[in-house]
Amino acid sequence: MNVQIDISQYRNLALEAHDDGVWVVTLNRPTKRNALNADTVEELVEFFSKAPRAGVRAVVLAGAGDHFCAGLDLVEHHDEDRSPAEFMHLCLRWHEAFNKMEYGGVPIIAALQGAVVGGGLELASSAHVRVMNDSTYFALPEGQRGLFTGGGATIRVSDLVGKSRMIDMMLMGRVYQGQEAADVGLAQYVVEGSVYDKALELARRAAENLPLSNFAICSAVSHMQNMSAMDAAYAESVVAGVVNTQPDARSRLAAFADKSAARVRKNAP
Ligand code: 1HE
Repeated sequence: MNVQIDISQYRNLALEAHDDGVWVVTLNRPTKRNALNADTVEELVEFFSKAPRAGVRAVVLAGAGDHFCAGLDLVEHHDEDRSPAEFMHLCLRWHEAFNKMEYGGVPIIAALQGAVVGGGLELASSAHVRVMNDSTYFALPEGQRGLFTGGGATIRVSDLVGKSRMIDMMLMGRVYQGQEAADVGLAQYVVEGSVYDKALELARRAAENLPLSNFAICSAVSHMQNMSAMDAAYAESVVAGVVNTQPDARSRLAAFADKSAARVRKNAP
């Protein structure tokens, strides 16, 4: 595949490649609370377009500073005074980036601290796994700002928390935090310490799976949700045909058969 990612091209994201194929992608505008300006979105498109073909085995998505992401860059939006068509096209670029993330086949673990709000929550909900701690809070303040979501919240946030909760969040400016946020579906892991450390641990664990299995998990599940049950059953069979016969899996299956492979046990990490 031989696609290269040139770290020096990125201005708004900080990229770090680890030896095990895990990459850390950090939103790097902490003085602006990592608000998503148009250039950051283009860099997300660029990175996540290449990642599946560049040997990236898993990604930690993080934000520099005390907050993960403050959503749409409201100052840029104010200053640009965009036309409806211009803003529509900008939203389509957000979708390009976030669809590349959700459907790209590379596991993305979001390390969420502080504010995860508006478009920041749309970004986080495009990751496959979310980690939070007691600093983390989630909100959709668009309603109070005279705006509406444009980066996929109607699809992904409502998928996480349900339609009624999302509407309530938007109408009331409701903020979710702590265990309740995890209980309603906004994060899968709540940790006491560093969200980054936990996200890196999870990314490393996911990176140990075969890339083709991860591709199916982080692409096929989302595609199949968009299909009728009949079509999803068909597509699942086709994907399983490819993944479950991959030569690289032979040694893992052999290890199970000869009893040298780890068994699934209660209380495993
Ligand atoms: C920003 C942004 C931003 C901060 N765009 N510049 N999102 C929101 O409505 C969230 C708006 N932001 C906030 O509520 C707060 O800034 C935070 C809770 C995230 C952080 O509070 P705090 O006290 O730490 O920081 P601050 O003093 O409010 O802001 C620090 C700087 O970050 C300041 O810039 P400075 O140059 O004056 O120092 C802020 O202007 C800047 N900043 N947030 C631009 N969002 C596709 S549609 C998506 C729809 C949406 O996402 S709507 C946006 C929802």
